[in-house]
Amino acid sequence: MLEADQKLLARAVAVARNAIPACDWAAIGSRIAADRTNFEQRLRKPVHEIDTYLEPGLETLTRDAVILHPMTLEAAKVAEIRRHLEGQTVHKGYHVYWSDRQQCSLDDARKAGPFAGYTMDQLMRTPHLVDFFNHPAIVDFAEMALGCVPTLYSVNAWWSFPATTPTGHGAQFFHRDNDDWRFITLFLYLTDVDEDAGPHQLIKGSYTLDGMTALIDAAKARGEDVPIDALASFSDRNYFTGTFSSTCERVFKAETANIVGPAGTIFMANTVAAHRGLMPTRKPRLVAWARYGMGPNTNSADIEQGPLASAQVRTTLRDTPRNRYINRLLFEFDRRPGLHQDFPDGPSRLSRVVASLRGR
Ligand SMILES: O=C(O)CCC(=O)C(=O)O
Repeated sequence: MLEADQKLLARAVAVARNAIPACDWAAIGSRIAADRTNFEQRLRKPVHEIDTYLEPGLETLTRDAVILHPMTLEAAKVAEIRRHLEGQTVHKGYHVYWSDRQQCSLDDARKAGPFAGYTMDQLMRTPHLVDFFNHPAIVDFAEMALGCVPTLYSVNAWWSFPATTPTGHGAQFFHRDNDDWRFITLFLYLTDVDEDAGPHQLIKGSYTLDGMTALIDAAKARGEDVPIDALASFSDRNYFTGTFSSTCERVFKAETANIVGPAGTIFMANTVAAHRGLMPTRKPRLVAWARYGMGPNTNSADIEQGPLASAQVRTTLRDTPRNRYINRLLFEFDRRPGLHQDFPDGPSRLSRVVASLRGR
C-alpha cells in the first residue's frame, strides 16, 4: 500500500473513532483483540512463561482504572536516569506535540514556563528506561489488560515546575485521553512526589458510562450541584474546560486517587478515566510514561519520527519476534548503523564492496 494511503486510512480510523463516544471504544477494542488471535500466535508467550507478578492488580485496574503497582524502579537506576536527563536539552512542553519543538536548556525552560519535556529520541537513548518499559511483568500485565499483545506506542518524560495557575493544554485539568480503542499508561515517578509536587489524580471508576453516571447520581443524591453530563464527557472533545474540571475537583474528592510516592514509584492507569497531573505548588516533579495500546494511533511516537536503529537505543532486549513487534514504532532491530561490523577489515573494504556493487 502506498504510504499516503496508509496515512489516509489511519486518519480515517481516527476520525471514525472520534465519532463514537469514548465509553464505547473498549467494546470495539475487544473485537479487534479477538480478531488478532491468529496473527498474534507467533508473538504470544507460552502460558508458563507469562510473568504474572502484577496480575492481582488487574481487578483493581478494571474497577478503578488505576493501580499502584507493588513494583518500583531501583533508586540507583532512577538516579542514573535523572542525571542523564538533567544533562539534556528540553522542549518547553509536557509533550513534544504540545510544544514549539525548539530545544533549550533545562534552566531556560524552567524560567520560561511550567513544563520542560524530552523527545522520544532522547528517551530511547536514556539508560534503563527502554528495558524497564519492556519489563516482562509490565508488558505481560498490559497484555492482560488490553487482551492483545501490546504495542509500546509512546514514551515521554517531563518536568512540571511549581506554578500558580494550572495549564498544560488541559493536562493539569481533569480530562480524558483518547489515544486508541484500548490503551493503558504506565507512569514512573523520577522525583519524590508528595502533595506539593503535583501528584497524579484520577477519579476512580469514571472510565465507563455506568461508572460516570453512578458517580454523578451519587453526588446529586448527596445534594451536590453537578452541572456535567456523563455521556457528553465521553463524546464532546470540547468538554474538558473549566466546568468539567472544577466540578470533578469539587464533587468527586472522595473518589479521587491521589498518587504520591517516592521516586521509582510506578502505577498504571486507563486514562479514559477523568484524570490530571495536579499543578505542583512547591516542588518540581519529573515523571515518565510508557503507553501501551493496540497499534499506531493519534498519540503515537511515529507521528513524531520514525523508529530508531536498535544500536542507537539503550537496551539489552533480545531480538525476538515479540520484542520486535512490541517496540516496532520506537526502534527496529535490523535497522543497524553497524554495517561495518559485517566487514571484518572495516570501512575501506566496505567502500570497495559498495563501489563494486555500483559497477565501478
Ligand atoms: O501529569 C500527569 O500526572 C497526568 C498527565 C496527563 O494528564 C496526560 O498525559 O494526559
